[in-house]
Amino acid sequence: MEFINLHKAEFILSAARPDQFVKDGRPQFVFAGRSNVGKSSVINKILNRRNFARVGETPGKTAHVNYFLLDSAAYFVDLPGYGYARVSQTEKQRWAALMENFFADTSGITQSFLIVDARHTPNADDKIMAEYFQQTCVPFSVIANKADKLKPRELPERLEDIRRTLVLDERDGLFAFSAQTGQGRDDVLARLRAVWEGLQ
Ligand SMILES: Nc1nc2c(ncn2[C@@H]2O[C@H](COP(=O)(O)OP(=O)(O)O)[C@@H](O)[C@H]2O)c(=O)[nH]1
Ligand SMILES: [Mg+2]
Repeated sequence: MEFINLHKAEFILSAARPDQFVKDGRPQFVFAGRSNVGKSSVINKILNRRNFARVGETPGKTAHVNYFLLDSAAYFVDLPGYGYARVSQTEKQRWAALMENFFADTSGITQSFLIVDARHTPNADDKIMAEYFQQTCVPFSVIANKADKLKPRELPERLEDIRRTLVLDERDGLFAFSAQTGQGRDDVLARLRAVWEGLQ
């Protein structure tokens, strides 16, 4: 089975309500991360696109789940960013309700990726998000983005800290990544490919 042609990516929809969630049986690769961690940049880098995954992106505005269809075969699902300081209480509650609903039915999720900042210890919000994913029991990987901002010798310790803080399993992938340089892109692609082939 050929791997998904990532050049054939199209934005499908922005779901603001649970009844808009896509459930059509195609595998879904889900991405989550704190606002500004570089989630859109990571998705763009994986797909080798510019300004692709930036739909509906005003910080503090209504949270959406964005769906990108790849090669008519699978989805990248971009969950709304969290932890943005200036978001109102109402918006925070909306985010929580939307996520609650999203994770109420995880049958469509094939693999999840949590994007964190390689430079920092994951915070309470990251831990909550990791727990959401870990409870689904689907393959889970962490992408430690902005690795270009670290010295190479700092990286092993940072990764170990992230692994420990998020209580990652041996099987969980942890990838140092840079949306700027493309570092780690091949590792994430290998992971996607392995999961994809496991489905065939
Ligand atoms: N140096 C560096 N900057 C990055 C990287 N990824 C994202 N950024 C920058 O971080 C900011 C937020 O990125 P964006 O993709 O919009 O984050 P999002 O809110 O998580 O979708 C932008 O200024 C990006 O250029 C990275 O790997 N390295
Ligand atoms: Mg974004």
